[in-house]
Amino acid sequence: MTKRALITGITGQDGSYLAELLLSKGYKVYGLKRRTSVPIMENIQQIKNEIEFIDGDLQDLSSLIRAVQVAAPDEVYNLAAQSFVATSWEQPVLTAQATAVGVTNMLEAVRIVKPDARFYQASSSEMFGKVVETPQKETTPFYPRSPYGVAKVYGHWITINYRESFDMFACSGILFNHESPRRGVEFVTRKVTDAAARIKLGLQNELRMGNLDAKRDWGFAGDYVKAMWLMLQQDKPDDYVISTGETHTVEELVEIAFNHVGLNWRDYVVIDPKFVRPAEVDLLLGDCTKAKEQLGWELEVGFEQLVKMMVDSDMEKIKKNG
Ligand code: NDP
Ligand code: GDR
Repeated sequence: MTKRALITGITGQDGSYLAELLLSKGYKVYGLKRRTSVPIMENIQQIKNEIEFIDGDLQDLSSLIRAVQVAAPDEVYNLAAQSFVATSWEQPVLTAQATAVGVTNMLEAVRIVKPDARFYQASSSEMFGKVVETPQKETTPFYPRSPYGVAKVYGHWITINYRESFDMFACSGILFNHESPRRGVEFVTRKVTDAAARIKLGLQNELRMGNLDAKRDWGFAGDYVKAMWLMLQQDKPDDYVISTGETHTVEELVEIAFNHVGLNWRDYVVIDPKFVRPAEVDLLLGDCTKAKEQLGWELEVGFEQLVKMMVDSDMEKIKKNG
């Protein structure tokens, strides 16, 4: 029997890698997509003909009910969210509606239409925020530091609550930062790799940055979507931290990217208070022992390899398209 999956956030970074993974496993893939004035298909251009798209929005429960009716999924991956932390201070109400209440909407649609579907919620290391222990694991208490982090804590707990209240197979993956050539250019890794490539090609003069001291546990998105799938293949639903177990500063990221194109970052980087956040998450470092032991999940791409892959991809893209 062909398995059926519904992915929300299919046009985003993770949605595109997950769709590729599920298609390669023979799934019928349905993607929830917002109507936009022009299509946002960059990440899924190569597979768009293999996906069944359903128009909908996490803020519109009726559209989610219809999506679950149409897809009749065995597995639902709830990846859609207002996912940019900096924007969550500018649009805190929208962030709450999409990233927090949107999870309840999706869970309700599944509970009403197809309660036996397995459900994955995209939880985040941002929930650890001002960390109370290092490294962070499944039992580490949350201390979110942004409207986004607060919204994700709600999404996390409502997923657990539906599992406990309605006996649904609902899992949360607490994923640490994961990046790729498909990352939005506003996120720090892609902003840096894109700028290194543009400066090298003479198309940009400087790179304006915020806090270079922040530390993140950065992995490759292609590795992380495999963990999402594995979580839904277990006998019992549970929550798992997914991380690399290494942490690096933003400055190290900048240095590797600029070195890779033969430039000294100190000649180009300017600190701009505009990119400094009202409250910062200073240090993230995950312990994913549980995922390794119980899911058999393994990481393939390391930090330096990831940054170089992104710079190379940006060089190629810019040479081709400008
Ligand atoms: P992206 O920002 O790349 O993608 C977000 C997706 O959500 C897009 O497809 C976007 O659609 C969609 N979306 C946003 N709002 C709505 C809405 N109201 N209704 C329907 N769709 C909506 O995020 P990532 O792929 O990086 O992340 C996937 C998920 O994982 C997110 O929930 C994120 O918060 C979470 N996460 C990400 C981590 C990371 O490091 N990448 C780490 C931990 C958690 P559109 O294209 O129309 O804007
Ligand atoms: P983050 O990712 O907030 O960790 O959330 P982001 O790449 O935006 O920031 C990482 C760190 O870099 C610092 N920083 C800058 N960030 C950006 N975007 N732009 C800058 O110019 C800049 N200068 C310094 C930030 O202050 C921060 O410390 C990501 C998202 O994918 C979330 O959806 C996800 O949940 C978490 O990762 C885990």
